[in-house]
Formats: sequence, structure tokens, C-alpha cells
Amino acid sequence: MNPPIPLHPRHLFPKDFVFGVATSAFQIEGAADADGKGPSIWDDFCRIPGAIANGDDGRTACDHYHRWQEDLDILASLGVDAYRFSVSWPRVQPLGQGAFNDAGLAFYERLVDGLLERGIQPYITLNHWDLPAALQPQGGWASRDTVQRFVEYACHVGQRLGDRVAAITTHNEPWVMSVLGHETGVFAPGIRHRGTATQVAHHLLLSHGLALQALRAQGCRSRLGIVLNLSPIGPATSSPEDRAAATLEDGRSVRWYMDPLFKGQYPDDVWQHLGGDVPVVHDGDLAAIATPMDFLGINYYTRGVISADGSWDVRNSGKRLTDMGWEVHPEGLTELLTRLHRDWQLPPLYIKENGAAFQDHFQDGAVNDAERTDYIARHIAAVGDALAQGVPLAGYMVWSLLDNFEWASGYAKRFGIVHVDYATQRRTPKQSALWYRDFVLAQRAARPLPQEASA
Ligand code: IFM
Repeated sequence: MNPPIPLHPRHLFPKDFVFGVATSAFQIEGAADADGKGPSIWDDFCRIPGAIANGDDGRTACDHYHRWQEDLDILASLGVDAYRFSVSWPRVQPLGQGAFNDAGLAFYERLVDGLLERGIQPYITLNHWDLPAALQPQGGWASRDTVQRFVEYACHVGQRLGDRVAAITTHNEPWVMSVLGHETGVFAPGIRHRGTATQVAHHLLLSHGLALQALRAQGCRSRLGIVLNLSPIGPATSSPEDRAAATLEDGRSVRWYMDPLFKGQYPDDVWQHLGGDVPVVHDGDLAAIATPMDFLGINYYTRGVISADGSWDVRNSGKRLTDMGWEVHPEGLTELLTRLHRDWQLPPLYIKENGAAFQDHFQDGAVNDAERTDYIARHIAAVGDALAQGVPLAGYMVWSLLDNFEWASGYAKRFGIVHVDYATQRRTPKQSALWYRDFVLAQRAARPLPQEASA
């Protein structure tokens, strides 16, 4: 038994506040071509020599496609309210257009029903980066056609699952797909062209807005929204150069997404900066992008510090770094959330991902991941601080349930609160999982029952 969780007032969350954990399809499912699944751009990218650490790929991953019942039992043992996972588009529609694959959809129906049977709310994401590979030769997300393909796919999944899932997220982290996938090229599909990247971001946002409209038109009852990866961005020094560089980076990574989604416009300063690399925007696109959402999801891991000459080195920050080299900075989450609340009219917010990779040590059948436990506890407290300042927060989810395929880092980086032995596929809850379980239980015990609250 872990030591009891101290219930400091900032740790007391409203009774309907949702605590969950998250994963994504490509990172855990494996079964890369089972039951009619088509390849995704990540299957192709993994075959490029040097693209992924250690030459790893997603063919087996955590074999969750075959072990989903065991994984749902683990979830149930943790007592969480919600589980966020993604639907693999090429599993459901192998070519990204045309015929749908019933066997693929049946897998997600089993998963959703299995969660509901265990009293866990399903939160699904439609696009967590695994675009059907067949769409890439036609331009992938850089092509406006993909927008319509995505809307069709969203409607199909909405018809099959929309009556049973608590929430549908259109896209996970459009910045990552745009910039890492199409500007720096370190993620699939490995393109390096800034103008392509901005067009991709525009098409992702447009397809998000049009999918929301189409899902609502067909009577979908789930709450609908998008998930952005956001950080507070600050200058390394107070020099005018560093401040200007930080403002631009905030524009590219935060305002480039928040402004069109909540104000129906791209930020002027970034538009001017991009020059010839701005996206082609058709009449009506911005109004579609600003279609009201039922929630906004935020993924937070660390802050951003910017110096104009690139001299800022996170290793000199004096802060603890995770295995990804990311600074542990929980205060940044409170700073980010209060800023978002101040600058935009927000729907309910969910932290849809937060967690840390550390080198874990499996010893005597257990993983004592004190650093991850501390990271999660401090970030939950930071969410509590933002709530206390009036930010409309509705939920928090740990990334990730399982150790999994960490994209270009392969399996070397472990984010799970449950350890996966990839040789045997044995799962072992780490100390962080047990802490989270006890924390969620303590929350439940401390939350007033509805009749007590209204008495
Ligand atoms: O593993 C990823 C996830 O797929 C998206 N958000 C960040 C995580 C950690 O890098």
C-alpha cells in the first residue's frame, strides 16, 4: 500500500472532474495488417533507414489489438473515470477513401463496450497522426481533398460510436503533424518545406471545423473538440531580440491555432513573417474553423524558452530534465492555462496528455518510478491552482497508460504508468500507477455525494 495522499485544498477537485489516462492507436495496437488494416504513413516512415531510433517500428508495439481485455482490466483496477484512445483511420478505412473495413470498426466497438461495462468513459481521437498511406502520394494533408476524406471518415466513425463515447477529438496536436511532419521532417511523412507545413495546418483546422459541422448535422451526441499541444513561451533574456523571437514562437505554436479556432482569424504578425509560405485560404474556411467546440483539449509537457541566436540550452536551466530532455516545469501549466483563459473565450478545458519519460528500473517485480510520480502529482497540483484562479477545467489525463512506441524515439523512451516488457508483453503497474489509483480513490472519497452537496 502506498502512503496516503495528502488532501491539500488545491488537490480537491469538483466532483464531476474527470481523471483519466491516454494512449494512441499506432503507439500501442500493433497488429499492423490484421483483419484488413491498411498501412499508415507511420508504417512507411518507420522503414526509412535512420528515421526511428534503433530501427523500431509499430508492427507489434504493445500488441494491444490482441490484449485489449487485459489492458481494460488494468484500467479498471486503476479506478480512472475515463480512457482516451485513438481510432486508427487505416484500420477503419484502409485506403483513406472508399470502402470501410467492418472488422476494424468492430475492434473499436468492442473496446468502447468493454470500457462502458467497466464503468469507464471512452474519449476517442480520430486522428493521432496515422494517416492512411494511400493518401500520401496524392499530397496527404497538404492536399485539400484530404479534408473531405477526413470528414467522411469522421462521419462514419461518428455513426458507429457516437452514441456511446463521451467525447470525440478530431485531431491530436496539429502543430506536430504540421511542423515536425512537414517542416523539420523528423516525423512522418518526413517532408521539409515550411509552405507545405502551413498548408497542412490549415487543412487540419479546416477538416476539424467541417467534421464538427457534419457530425452535429447527423445528430452525434458526443462532445466534440480538438487537442492542441501548447506551452507558455518566454524569452531567454529580456533583450529585445529574445523577446521578439519568443513572441514569434508563441505566434507560431500557440496563436496560429488558438486565433483561428476561437477568433476566426490567423495572427497578423505570423502571417507577415511567413511571407510566401502562408496557406491558401478559401472564402468561408475561417468561419468553418471557428465552429464552436464543446471542449478544448490541451497536452502539456514543458515550457518553451527562446533565444534569438539559439544559445538557450535547457541543460543549463538548473531544472530536472526528463528522459526526452524536457524541463520539468509544472508552474508553466498554471501559467499557460490562466493565459488561455485571459486571451480567448474558452469552452471547458481538459488536459488530455501530461506525463514524463524516465529511465525506469524494473526491480523485484516492481518499478519504483518516484520521478514520474512526483511529476504527475506536481502537475495535478498545477491544474488545481489554475482551477482556483477560475480556469474552466473539466479533466486531466496522464500520458500514458502503457509504455509504448514513442515515435522517432522508438521504444527507448518510456512514458507509461504501466511497464511493458516488450519481449513477453507482460504489463506491470509502476509506483506512479498505484499512486494515481490511490489519488483518484481519495478524490472520490472526498467528493461530496450529490445530496450532501445540495443539502
Ligand atoms: O507520445 C506522444 C503523443 O503521441 C503525443 N503527445 C506527446 C507524447 C509524448 O511525446
